[in-house]
Amino acid sequence: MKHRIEALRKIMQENRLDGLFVTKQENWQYLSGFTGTNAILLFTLSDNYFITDFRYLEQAQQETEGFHIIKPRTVVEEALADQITSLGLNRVGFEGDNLTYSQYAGYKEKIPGVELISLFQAVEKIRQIKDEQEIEDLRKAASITDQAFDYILDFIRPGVRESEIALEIEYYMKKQGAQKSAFDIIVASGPRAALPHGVATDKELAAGELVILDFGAVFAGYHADMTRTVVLGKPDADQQKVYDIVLTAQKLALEAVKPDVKCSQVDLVARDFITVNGYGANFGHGLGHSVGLEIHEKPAFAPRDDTVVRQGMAMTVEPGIYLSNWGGVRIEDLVLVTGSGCEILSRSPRELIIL
Ligand SMILES: [Mn+2]
Repeated sequence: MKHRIEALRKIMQENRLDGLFVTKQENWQYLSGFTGTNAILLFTLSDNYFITDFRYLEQAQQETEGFHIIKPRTVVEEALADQITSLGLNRVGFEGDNLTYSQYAGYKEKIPGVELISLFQAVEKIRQIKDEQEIEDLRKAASITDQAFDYILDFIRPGVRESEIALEIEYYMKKQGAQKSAFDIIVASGPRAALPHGVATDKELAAGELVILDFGAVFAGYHADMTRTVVLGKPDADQQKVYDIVLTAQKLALEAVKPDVKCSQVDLVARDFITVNGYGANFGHGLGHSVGLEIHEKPAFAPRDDTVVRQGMAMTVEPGIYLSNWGGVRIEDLVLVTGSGCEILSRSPRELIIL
C-alpha cells in the first residue's frame, strides 16, 4: 500500500494541497486494504488518518497499516470535519466525482474557512496501472472464471433455463473461492443474444440457438470478465460466418494491444474489420474496458478514448455483432498489457464450441 499512498502524495503536491480525503469505497480499499463498507481516509503531507464507525473499528485495526484510526463521536463526516479543523488544514482535496452535492454543502458549512478542491479521478488514475498484488488477484479471478466455463459446458443443453445456468455458474465460482459474481451473469440465448447485456431470464434454451455467456469471478476484490458464445447443435452458415468475423476481429485487436498505442486505435482495428465485413452497424459498443476493483474502469478501448495504453493496464477485448430477431456473438478476454504486447489472462478456448 505504501507506494500507492506515495503516488497520492505526489498528486497532493501537484495540486498544492495540505490535505486530501478519500470517500469512494474502491479507492479507500485500494489505499488502505480495508474491506468494510464505511470509511473516510484523510491524508496530510506527513500522516494518514482512518475514520470509520464502531462496527468496523476492530476490523480497521486488523486490515490497515500506517493509519491513525479515529473513532467518531457521532458520524464519520463530523469526525472528518473535526480532524481537518484540529490539524489546521487550509487547502483540502476531495473526490469531486464521488462526493454528492449535499455532502459537499455539509462540509462547506462545517469547515467554512477551508478551501475545498475538487479532484477528478485522482486515485483512479493511480489504479490504472496494476501492481504485482493486483495482477496476482486478477489472475486468480480469471482462472476461477475459466474453471466455471469448463464446468458449465456439460450443463448447457436444450430445455435448460438461462437462469439455471447463471445460478450454476455463480454457485460453482463461489465454491472455487470467488467472493462473488462480478456482475449479474449474462446468459442470452437465441434471439435474446441480440441484447448485448441480456441478463439471464427464465427462457429455456432451444436447439440451434447461439448462447452468449458473459460472467466473471471476483477474487480479493478484483474482477474477471469473460464472454464466450456457444451453439446448440451444428451451426448454420450465418452463425458460423458471424462467429468467424467476431473471432478474427478479436484476434486482430488482441495483436494490436501494446504500450504507446491509443485506446481508440485498438478499438478501430476490430471495428474496421467488422465494418469491412458488413456488420459495422451491429457492433454498437466499445471494444473493451479496464477492470480491477471495479468491473468497469477507465480507460476504455472505445472510439473516443485517446488514452495511451501503458504496461500494467488490465483491459477486456470484446467485439460483438448483434442482429435483431436473430441473435448475436461476442467473444471477450481479459488481458494484461506487458512491455511489448499483452498477456491473455483468460484461457478458455475461443473457437466456436458446439454443444
Ligand atoms: Mn466486459
